[in-house]
Amino acid sequence: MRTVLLTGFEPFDQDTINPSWEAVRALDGRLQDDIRIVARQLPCVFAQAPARLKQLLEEFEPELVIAVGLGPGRSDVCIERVAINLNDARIPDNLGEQPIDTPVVLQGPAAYFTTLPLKAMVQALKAAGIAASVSHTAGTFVCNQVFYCLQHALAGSAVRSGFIHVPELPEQAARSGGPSMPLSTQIEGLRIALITALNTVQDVRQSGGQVS
Ligand code: PCA
Repeated sequence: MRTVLLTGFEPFDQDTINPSWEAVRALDGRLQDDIRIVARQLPCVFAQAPARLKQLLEEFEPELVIAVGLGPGRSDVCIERVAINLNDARIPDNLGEQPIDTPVVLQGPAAYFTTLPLKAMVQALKAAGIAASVSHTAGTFVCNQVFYCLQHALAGSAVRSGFIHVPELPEQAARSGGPSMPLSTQIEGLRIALITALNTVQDVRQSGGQVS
């Protein structure tokens, strides 16, 4: 049995819902005959999320891991390219901690790239009519911390892994005034993203960069 691990986050910043968790938990269960999707929730807590992630990697021994988080202000499905070795929290986490300019991993490299075929994923999402792009920053909060820890833990292994930020839900955007994407679109987007990651050996070569 092949396993794909998907993680989503609990609500944070005093919100009551986090679309990353709602979307991944809708995908929990069997995908195809020999592939199962395991969806689990991570705490939005600097002191707890890395250990929980490590525990899940050991428990399920997945061949593909996609961690998902909410990116308020994002307007499309963002496939993250790079995780940086820096915590710099603008708001407190769910235990009230707010690290400023600390490393994620002491003595760790400055950054890790995703090992997901991100261009192929963006292409597949767009072909399905779902807005998507490559993002070059996962921020400096708990999502980036989890992304960095994930890449650090799996560096040099054959397991592919990366991070996706999703937009707010329409009901959240009604309060924040920011962009949104319906939950059903987010679920379908993540499903397409993970199938593409499973089926793509070599990423497509297509410009996705920015001029500035
Ligand atoms: N988004 C936050 C942390 C949890 C989440 O869903 C972030 O982007 O860091």
